[in-house]
Amino acid sequence: MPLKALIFDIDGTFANTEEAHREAFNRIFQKYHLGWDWTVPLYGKLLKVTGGKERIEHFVNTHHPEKAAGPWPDGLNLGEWAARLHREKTEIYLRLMEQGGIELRPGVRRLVDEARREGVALAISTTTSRVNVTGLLAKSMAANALDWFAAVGTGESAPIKKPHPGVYQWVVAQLGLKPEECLALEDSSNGLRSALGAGIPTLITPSEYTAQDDFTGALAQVSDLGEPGQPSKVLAAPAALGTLPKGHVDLAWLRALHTQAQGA
Ligand code: XBP
Ligand code: MG
Repeated sequence: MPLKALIFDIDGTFANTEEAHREAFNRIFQKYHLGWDWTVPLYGKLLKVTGGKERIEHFVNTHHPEKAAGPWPDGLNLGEWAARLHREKTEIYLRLMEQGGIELRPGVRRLVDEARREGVALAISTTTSRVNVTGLLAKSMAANALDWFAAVGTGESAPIKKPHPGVYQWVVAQLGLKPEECLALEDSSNGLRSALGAGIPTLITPSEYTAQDDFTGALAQVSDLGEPGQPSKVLAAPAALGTLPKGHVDLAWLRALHTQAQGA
């Protein structure tokens, strides 16, 4: 079965966005004098819960359970308060992104361009909000880059977030393809479980926060997609694919990897 689509995760895979997300969460906590500080080690643990609103609720329930029942401003319950904080956090995140400082990971733009040239469909599957995806694509690729993606699955596309397979199932349905005709690119164990749950073979490019995750079941792991002159390191792969002929991940290598998955 030929490889017909590449489905990219965004946070951690397309770009190392989590430090900007963390900064945005902390700024909104400061604005409301909540006294919460999401340090790097704490955020690393909190990332096990995907979705910013869900992450805030989880944080209160586990770190400040005595406050969970409120009172919160304007008579809101915890879910509503977390949603308000998250909305404002998203505005801050978008401003941070607009100011620059979020770059695509190595090889992402190159592989997107190669897929477009070769008629391999492109899609996105993320738990973050759609505005964050459109903002990142416009800032880091091109004003019309969203149009290059045949399906854009976001936090709004499926009721339950990764590791639930819902968002990947939604994307595959939008593409009108079978899961085995696609290849997912992910950076986290939550993302991997989501893609595998939808039956999609998955390549891992671990990110700054996910290097220690469990990637059991992945087709292969590479340090990043690499660029000419900036080689990618194969961290785990089927024996025949343990080296990258060009030093970076290209469609030829991905097709070979995908073929390997069919035989597995
Ligand atoms: C990303 C997430 C998101 C981001 C923050 O996971 O879990 O919640 O951390 O974005 P994945 P939001 O890469 O697996 O999709 O605050 O917009 O949720
Ligand atoms: Mg991710």
